[in-house]
Amino acid sequence: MPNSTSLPLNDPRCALIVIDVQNDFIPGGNLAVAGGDEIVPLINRLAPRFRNVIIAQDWHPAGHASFASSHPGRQPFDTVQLAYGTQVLWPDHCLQGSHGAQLHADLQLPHARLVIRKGCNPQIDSYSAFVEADRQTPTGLAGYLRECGIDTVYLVGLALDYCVAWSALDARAAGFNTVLIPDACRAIDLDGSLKRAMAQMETAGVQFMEAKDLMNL
Ligand code: VGL
Ligand code: ZN
Repeated sequence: MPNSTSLPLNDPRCALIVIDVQNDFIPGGNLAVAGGDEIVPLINRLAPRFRNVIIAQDWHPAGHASFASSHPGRQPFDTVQLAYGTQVLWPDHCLQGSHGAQLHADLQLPHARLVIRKGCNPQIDSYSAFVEADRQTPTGLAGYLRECGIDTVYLVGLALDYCVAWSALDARAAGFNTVLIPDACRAIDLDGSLKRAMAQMETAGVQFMEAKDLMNL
């Protein structure tokens, strides 16, 4: 468990995972998260404290099953039943290779050692950086972290109630100590999703630590 003795964070067993800080999730983007740009300076100050930095990137093919445009008559933020269960439909976003899929230009993560792309399967969404939305298909991230000897992950990014929360829950399920840094996240908050996600994470043993507390140590 992280505590004052396991910090500073350049501990080789700790990783910072920066989730989906991509143009489409920033105000002006196709699936803008309010205040999404505000977390970039904080992430830039946090990241140099970590030996291990990993970037997750939402990376969808055209016609992806999570796009409302792939379901005639449906609108963004409707839900549909897919083979694996209920899926929220989103505006087209993070198309592979598009400007919207690029990381925010001000993000400074030169020492990031892995970029893990997710949501690449046309039929299956993946909020989580660990396991796709069918809840069965691994992305390989847990295996990568284990092979690197990493046992503790710190999560920041967008959106707190979707990709960050699902990643945090899966990190716990895979046995990692998991710390979410709420002031370095912003939420979509669709139909109470933020409150629900926070409660689920607390139950799962996700810890919450403000960036300012981490950086004062
Ligand atoms: C996300 C909705 C769809 C996220 C990604 O990054 O939270 N949300 N795709
Ligand atoms: Zn997506």
